[in-house]
Amino acid sequence: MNLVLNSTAEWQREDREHHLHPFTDIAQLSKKGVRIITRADGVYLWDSEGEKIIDGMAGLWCVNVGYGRKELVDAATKQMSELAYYNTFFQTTTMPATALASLLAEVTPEGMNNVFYGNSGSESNDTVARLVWRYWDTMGKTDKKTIISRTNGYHGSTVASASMGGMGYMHKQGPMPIPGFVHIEQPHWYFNAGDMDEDEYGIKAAHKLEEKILELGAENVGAFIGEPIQGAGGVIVPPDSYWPEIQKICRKHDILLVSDEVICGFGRTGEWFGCQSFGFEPDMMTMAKGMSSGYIPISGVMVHDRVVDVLRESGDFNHGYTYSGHPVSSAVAHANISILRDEGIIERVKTEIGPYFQARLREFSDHPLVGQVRGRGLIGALELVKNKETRERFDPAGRAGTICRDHCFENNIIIRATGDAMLFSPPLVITKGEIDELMEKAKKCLDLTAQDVGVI
Ligand code: PXG
Repeated sequence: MNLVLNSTAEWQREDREHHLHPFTDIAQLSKKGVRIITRADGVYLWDSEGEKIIDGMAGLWCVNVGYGRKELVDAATKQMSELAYYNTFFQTTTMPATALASLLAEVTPEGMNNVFYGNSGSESNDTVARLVWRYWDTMGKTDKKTIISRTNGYHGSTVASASMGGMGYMHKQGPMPIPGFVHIEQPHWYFNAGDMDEDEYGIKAAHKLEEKILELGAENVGAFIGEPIQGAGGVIVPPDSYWPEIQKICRKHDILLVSDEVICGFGRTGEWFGCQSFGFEPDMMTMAKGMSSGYIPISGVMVHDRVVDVLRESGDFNHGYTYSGHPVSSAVAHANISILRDEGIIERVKTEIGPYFQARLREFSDHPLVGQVRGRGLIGALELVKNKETRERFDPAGRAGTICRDHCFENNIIIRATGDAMLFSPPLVITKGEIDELMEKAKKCLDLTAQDVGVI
């Protein structure tokens, strides 16, 4: 394969013949032909046909500082020239790996001072499971192995992280979840609460955790993990009462609390981490995506001192990856986090651009297709329903979402459909003008969808 192919059709042919895509119906894609992205700047992408596309998803929820930041390129180039690789096994480190660990300790919540590195959110959630098991073994509570999470939660695609996640359509394709991973109801007020108000439902949803702990026996449960806002599951924003109650239950039953910050982390919700937006203090946090703004693969588990103190007593931890703390990835992540901090990007999400985005998104409340608008900071969703009054959903589920996504594709806007929810997660550097453009294009696609599904 060379790089001198010069037509989109040729690239599509090579791709069809040699590339198996993730989360894709390969047969369907083969018929249609893949879209080829060639370059990007700020919040815009260009494809091989020269089309300019506004990226309302920051890649895959990750390009927090936007595309084309030269500082990150320079950090990679410099580090690759000086030391392209060395590992962090065998009582060794590299300067970028240690410098990043120290910077992470600064920007993460009080009491979180140590990181265990990986290369993806999936890997780091496997690390979470390994750390939970190691922690309780060291404490002499060897039965505390079960990890509880929520239906429709997304924690990754390796066997353990997909088992930790609550995606039924993934579980179906394997003997999953593997033993030791169980799920409780997700806190989805709009569809699950009946007549209850948000706070009342938040407490009820949190108590699903206590019921599950009592059913399994607290002596058998090691941890609870959840995304502050469920991302891939449809941007499910829990009621404010939910997370503090979850924390109370975890502390009461002596269960570790893990926040999966892969999407919410590094500013998405207007604080550095989603747990800070929702008022809870986890024992561990999974981080990836925005950690390097997607410029290079890197992830980590941030571990609270109260867990580290135990791990220090536990001898060898037989776990790690060739690229844990990779120097080039670490250097890029360090430069990225420095940009987020030094340019006040997260503060701007909290006080200025996040509120503007949420206000513009809420204008869709009047749209005939939109049953609920939800979001926080620069993450949001429009839930499309067949009947706004009764909250009746489309049948089959996902029909309107798929149609809307196809219109977005045609109209050079990227937002993502989960079922019938249209999801937004733009780069944190997006301007008000760009938000206006995003909303105008989204409205056009929603109007076209409403016509197609006969809801006008
Ligand atoms: N946790 C969360 C909360 C995630 O959103 C992962 C873990 C796994 O990260 P890696 O780096 O292993 O992919 C994720 C990833 C989608 C979509 O369609 C979302 C993710 C990945 C792929 C697709 O919305 N999130």
